[in-house]
Amino acid sequence: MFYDFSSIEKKWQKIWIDKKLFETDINSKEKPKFYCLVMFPYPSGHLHMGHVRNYVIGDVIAQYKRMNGFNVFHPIGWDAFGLPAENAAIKNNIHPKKWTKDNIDYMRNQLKQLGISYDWSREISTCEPEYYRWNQWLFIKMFEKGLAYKKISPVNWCPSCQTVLANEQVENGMCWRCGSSVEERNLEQWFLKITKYAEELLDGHKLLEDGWPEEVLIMQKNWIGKSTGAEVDFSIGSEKIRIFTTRPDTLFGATFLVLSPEHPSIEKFGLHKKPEIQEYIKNSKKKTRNERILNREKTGVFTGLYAINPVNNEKIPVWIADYVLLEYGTGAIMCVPAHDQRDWEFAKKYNLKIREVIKSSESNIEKQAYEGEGTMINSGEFSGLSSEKGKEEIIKWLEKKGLGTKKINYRLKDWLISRQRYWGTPIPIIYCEKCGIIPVDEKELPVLLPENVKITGTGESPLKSVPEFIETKCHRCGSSAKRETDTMDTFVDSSWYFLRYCDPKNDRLPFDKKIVDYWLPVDQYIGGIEHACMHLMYARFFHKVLRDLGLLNSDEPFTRLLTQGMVTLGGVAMSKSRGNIVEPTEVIEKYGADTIRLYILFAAPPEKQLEWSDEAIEGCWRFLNRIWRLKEIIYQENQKKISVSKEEKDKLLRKLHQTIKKVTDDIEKRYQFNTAIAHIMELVNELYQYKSLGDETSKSVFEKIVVLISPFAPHIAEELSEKIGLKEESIRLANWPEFNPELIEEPSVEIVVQINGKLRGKIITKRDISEEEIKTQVLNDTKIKNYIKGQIVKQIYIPNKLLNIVVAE
Ligand code: ANZ
Ligand code: ZN
Repeated sequence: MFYDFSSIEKKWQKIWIDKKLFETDINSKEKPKFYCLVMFPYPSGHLHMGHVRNYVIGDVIAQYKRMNGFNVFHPIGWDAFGLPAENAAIKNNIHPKKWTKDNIDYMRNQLKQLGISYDWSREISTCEPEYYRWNQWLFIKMFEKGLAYKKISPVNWCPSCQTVLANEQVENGMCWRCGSSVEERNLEQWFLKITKYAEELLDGHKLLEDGWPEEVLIMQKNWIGKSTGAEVDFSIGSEKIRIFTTRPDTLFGATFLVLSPEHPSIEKFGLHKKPEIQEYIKNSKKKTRNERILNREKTGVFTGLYAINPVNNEKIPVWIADYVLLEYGTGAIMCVPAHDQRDWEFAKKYNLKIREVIKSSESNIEKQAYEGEGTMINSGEFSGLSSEKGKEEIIKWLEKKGLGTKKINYRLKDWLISRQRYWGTPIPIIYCEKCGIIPVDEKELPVLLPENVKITGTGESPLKSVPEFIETKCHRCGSSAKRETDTMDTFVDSSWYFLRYCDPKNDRLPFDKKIVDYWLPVDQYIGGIEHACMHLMYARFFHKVLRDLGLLNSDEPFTRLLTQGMVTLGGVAMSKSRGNIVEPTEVIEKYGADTIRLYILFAAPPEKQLEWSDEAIEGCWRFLNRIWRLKEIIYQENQKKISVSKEEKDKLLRKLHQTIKKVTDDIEKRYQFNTAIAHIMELVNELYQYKSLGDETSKSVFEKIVVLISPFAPHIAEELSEKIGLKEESIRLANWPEFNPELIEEPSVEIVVQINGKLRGKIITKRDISEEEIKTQVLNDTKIKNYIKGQIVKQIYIPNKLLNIVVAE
């Protein structure tokens, strides 16, 4: 006989919603607040197992906090703009809006089937004008502050998605969405000035060290890529070439200079007219950025020019080479082949001078560059200094002479947000014949996304083909004007959605400051690690901008972050292309939501990979049935009474309180739900062993089991709670059980110690300790020790009663 999960789950899901059980009183300050946030889903069609894992973990945390007296806010919404809707439109001839809304309806239903405790009254969807008008409003505020700007620059172009990508969206030269090889194009595009916040984004890590996975902070740190060094001017005649270096201490070792093929000085000196240089520049244009960075074989061309090294007035040759990129630093470098491996390879290939200027016992510059620290040599008045000290001293010297300055560079680039696609937020800009580029009047927002648009996927912004959209009048001067036809990167939508949840219906502002200042920062954020350098960086950036616009007060949006591990099958991530997907709905139909929830939490700690196993899910299903049967046994009428000793009862209660403690600790410390569930399983086993099922003790233990299991398997817990008459109207309003520290202690026992059969002493100790432990205690007992004169040959132990040690005499 199995319990009827299907009707039980439907019954309680309806009751929870009817009673508005999870709708948060956002203005109540009676209890401490807890904002539990999960990364909102993209409505792709249906939930995958990764979503289920994310949302089940979030739900348990929310429920656990609710039971511990917090006013919990646990909202959900839809990251509803994006490319797949457009691709579906092209493929299936369905409007992106319809496709998206249908998917949302289906997936909302799936979330409800999982019994997740969301506050559905605050649901948002980013493709609604009520939401995206605030994207536009914020864009205008940023434009006014100079934080949104337009420029021509080489950008990453995905030939398959037919749109540009931000740097964060290119992984190893490939599109993050479709994996195609990314090309470079020169386009005029909109950018957000995230670089202005580079230092603060790094510095903010101090606030996150305790609550975020170290791995994510390291990824962000590397992405921001701060380097400290100097800019130094080398002169060529009356012209100056400025270079960036992180090693000013090696300045005396600079034996040549390299310009990137795009460097403006090339034209200035007329070098582009030389055929071999022309040829070289043409060839390097064919390479991707990635090829240029990784290229093993260094290539270059001599310019015929010489520059003067400012520290020693040495004349050094100037080369052009494509391992130097224009966008980084100044696009020109001084080359120190003795101490930079790329320069070393270049010098070897073209037979250029190599001069050692940093000495260390590890260096061997015949074989390769020495890139580490050491003592400065061949460096004039600076010789003898440590390289560390030398950096400072050389910078000071350069600054005094006006030849250079200290300089900090970041790898981080401004965030490119223009997309040549339809299904996104229109960028609220008009191009007026007279006034030029101006933002749309705030009063005219939202700039609605027109619905009647031909989506072709050709790479032209689809809005370009909608004259009613493009043609407009300038609100300043009345002249005719044209609208911007690009839409925003959808990562703009997700950069502040968690603020909108706090005040989703506000039609005067994106959100009310007072409400957001109470609820932010988010106490716990849960989502995938794939967002470490995209969403999580953008959201932090937005938060700081919003703060500087006076819209909120906190510095960081998320206090704690949990990145859940992947769900795998056969050792690899579940994915459509691999065909190793387990559909959540099928599992729910077979075993119920409680089983899939319990399984997902039990199979692995949240941050670790979870390998799907049909057998293990069977095990969880059987476990829930075991709990169900315990109720049938304990609460059956006309139960035959078997009396048990007080010791037996105490033993069961002790196990209960130990379990409460362990489960609480596991959840509190690191959300170790897997071990928490294992402890509850042990308690259930112990209860089954209890001889007097049906007595008050067994009932009191069972009641607690129902409460303990409720965050993990809420439906069965509700049903059992109703059946056994627990007092709360819903188990989800119950208090988390407390343990009694006195009941946890194992009672002590008196163990008689004999040496060769003679009583020599007694040891008072904890119950059920091992033979090894008791032996150690005996050997440490000063009195008994004296009786052990020879070699121990044997010992006999009767647990909790007697230890007889046989000694050779
Ligand atoms: C001289 C030198 C000597 C350098 C030495 C290194 C070691 P990070 O740490 O990434 O900031 N560099 C500067 N601009 C460049 C560009 N646009 N393209 C390619 N390389 C560039 O690296 C900074 C170092 O990378 C700089 O310090 C420069 O080489 C090179 F023993 O200058 B170094
Ligand atoms: Zn105008």
